[in-house]
Amino acid sequence: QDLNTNEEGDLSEVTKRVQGIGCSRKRKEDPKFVQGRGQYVDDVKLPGMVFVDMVRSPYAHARIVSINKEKALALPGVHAVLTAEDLKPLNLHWMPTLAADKQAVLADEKVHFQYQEVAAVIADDRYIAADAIELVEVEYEILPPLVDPYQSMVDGAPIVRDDLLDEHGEVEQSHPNKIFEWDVGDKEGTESVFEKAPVTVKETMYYPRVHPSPLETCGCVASFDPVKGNLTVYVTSQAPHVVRTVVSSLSGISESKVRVISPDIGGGFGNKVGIYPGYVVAIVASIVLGRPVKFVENRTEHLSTTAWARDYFMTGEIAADEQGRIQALRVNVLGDHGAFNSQAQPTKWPAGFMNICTGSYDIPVAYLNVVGVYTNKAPGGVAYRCSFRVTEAVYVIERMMDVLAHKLGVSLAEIRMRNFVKPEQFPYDTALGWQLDSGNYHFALQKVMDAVDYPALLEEQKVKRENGELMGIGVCTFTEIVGAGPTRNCDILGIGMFDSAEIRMHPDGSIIARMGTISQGQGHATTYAQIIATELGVDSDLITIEEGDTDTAPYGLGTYGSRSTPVAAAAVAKAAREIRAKARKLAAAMMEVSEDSLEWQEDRFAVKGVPGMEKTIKEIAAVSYGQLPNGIEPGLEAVNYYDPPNFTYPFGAYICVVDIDKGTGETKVRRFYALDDCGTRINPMIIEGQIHGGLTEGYAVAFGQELPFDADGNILGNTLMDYFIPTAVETPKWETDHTVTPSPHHPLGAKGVAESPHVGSIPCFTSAVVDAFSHLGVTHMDMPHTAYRTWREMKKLGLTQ
Ligand code: MCN
Ligand code: CUM
Repeated sequence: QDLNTNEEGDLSEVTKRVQGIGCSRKRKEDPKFVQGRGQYVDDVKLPGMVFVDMVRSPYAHARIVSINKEKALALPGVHAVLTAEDLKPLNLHWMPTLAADKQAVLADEKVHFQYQEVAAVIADDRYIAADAIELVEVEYEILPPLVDPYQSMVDGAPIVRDDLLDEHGEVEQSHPNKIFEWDVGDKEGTESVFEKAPVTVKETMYYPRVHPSPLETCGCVASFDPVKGNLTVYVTSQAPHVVRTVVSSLSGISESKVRVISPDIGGGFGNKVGIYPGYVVAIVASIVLGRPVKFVENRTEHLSTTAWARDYFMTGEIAADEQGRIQALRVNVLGDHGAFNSQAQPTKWPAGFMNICTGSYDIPVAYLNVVGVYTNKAPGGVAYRCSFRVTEAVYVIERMMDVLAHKLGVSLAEIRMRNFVKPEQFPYDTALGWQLDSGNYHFALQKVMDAVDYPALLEEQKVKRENGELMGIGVCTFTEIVGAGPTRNCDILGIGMFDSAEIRMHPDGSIIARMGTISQGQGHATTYAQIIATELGVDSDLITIEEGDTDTAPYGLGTYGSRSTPVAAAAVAKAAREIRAKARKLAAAMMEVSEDSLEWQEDRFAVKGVPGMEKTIKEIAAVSYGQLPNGIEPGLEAVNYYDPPNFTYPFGAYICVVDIDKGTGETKVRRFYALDDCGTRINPMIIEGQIHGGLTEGYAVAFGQELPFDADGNILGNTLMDYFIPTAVETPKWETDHTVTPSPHHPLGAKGVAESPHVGSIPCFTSAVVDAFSHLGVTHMDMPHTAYRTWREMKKLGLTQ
């Protein structure tokens, strides 16, 4: 098997000319961005538009005694001040979450977390609105906050969600702060293996709460037309059709009269999947006032209240034989979900795809238990290049592989080689219920080991250790699960997670195509065109890609979970092939031959064995709108709704080398080598860009980002003074590589890639930092690996004064 195919040099002349699949076509969306001509939500300015600003709670947990609006309403330019009382008659003071819970739109009787929305001011401009929120007088009765999730279920713990208690003061769950308990796998079978296993290891780790903090914060402009009864919402959304469905059901306006437009988006990273209270307030205000209403957050509001990620307390355990071959895996998780369960993820999966935690390894039996609890913190949990908890899953299994290697005294690479699923085992059914579609893990890791000269690094480390220097070599070999998903096991609010493409070829052979996904920087306008270019032989530059307008795009579930390539790109390929099938009919009629005698040659149909008898796709397009023979319907269009048969499972092998300063605890990433396999590569340059971005965000998480809370539930680190956003100065140099193992079930063999580098790099960084201390008996250190935390560890080890 040649795993290095699909190199640009191998591409055909036609592919290069039309800039099809495999070409590093330059990003078509960039000229407008680099010229500052992007059109973001905040660039939308409509006549008569007014602004919303939020009065937010300074307390994490408090009863609202009273709200006095009078002074704010007296300020010239203020149109309204809304509270939960005002939304109640419309039944909009609470809204459903995407995880089957509900969330207060404006605090109803009590506040559940610091910065929660308490009242909304609507004013002529954002400055008046900002002044007015200072004039709204809210009297609070402070309640004891629940901050530590480990205290959430003890007797006498503060109850976060009294609204869920029934009239007897009871809840379905064993404790009112418990959201769910989810277990998967064979509990008894796993236990019995652990009882007998020659080797067992156990480690507890915390994956901190982090926030993707994209360049653009969240916002919307709602515009209700009282004459037509139409509602238009411009919103920073990764899933505009889902927003339309939710807005329609909340407002009672039919979906045909609701138009949701996601204009240019300044980064999403999962943060822009959900629906936030500010959107609902803007929509209500627009309907009530009959004028456009804008809501755009500032950075602190963004970091404090919108979708964050992780906050998982995980315990991993492995049972193995003396050679380190895994016999069983057990993982226990406590998840802090904050005050409302508003994870934006497929309905059926309370802990996302955490059960992918068997990783790349052949593990006969496993058991996973996840408990999700409420605390007095902002709601969220899945965002940030995560594909629904796969980040946490990969972290726990990769950490445990290291711990096992350490216990047995074998290298981090060797322990993995001994446990990988073998190429001939695919499709491979994991112990926790997934079917890995394809992979070649041994080859990938070996390629990386050769590239960095792993044995030489180990030798260098040995010498350094003798000299008392701290050098770490981290390894991570991850398997992702992306492309949510088959509608049989993935839906959002009952809508299956298919995706879609509609392609129209015009008489001149140029094309417009629309998808149910929406780019936030991933370059869809560039790459989808390349797919159509390859399928139909039309120059990419003649193909316009449009996404994000629900009035024109077919229904799709949006862009997150690296699903655009696994799902929507498959729809693109299939729709293009439908057009090609019709073009074949036309070509046959044009040349008066049978369809069977035709052969597709990249951009034309040729009669087999008759040189020169051929019709290019451009010629066929021209005819398709004219007088057609044999009752063929005019036009060249196709729509495809693609329900994937399985997820795709991209994978990678990463090695990271760090040097740690013994004086300061500062970690320098000397080398980072990332090999990714995402099957067929559509645009190698865009893939590389995605990988650089994901690695940089991984570096940010591993070495600095966190959103901690103090004992009173005050969020710390919610400004860019405190929250680490790496610049080119801090960012290490990345080395990238790839193999190509096509997905057997995807029409193009492609897998998603965008989240892989994030998912794979974070455990690799931790692996490297811990490895620098592993000869001193250290098996785990929690992130973020800041100089201070590392220095504290060194102090504990007596390495520094
Ligand atoms: N691609 C390719 N060949 C493949 C796989 C992907 O050429 N085999 C290309 C695609 O054509 C696409 C890009 O790589 O242009 C990413 O594709 P894919 O992996 O399918 O991911 P999505 O397009 O669905 O993007 C979502 C993903 C997620 S979930 C997060 S989070 C994230 C990420 O994208 N957010 C981003 N990358 C981001 N990049 C930018 N600039 N901004 C964000 O908000
Ligand atoms: Cu979870 S971050 Mo991306 O799936 O949009």
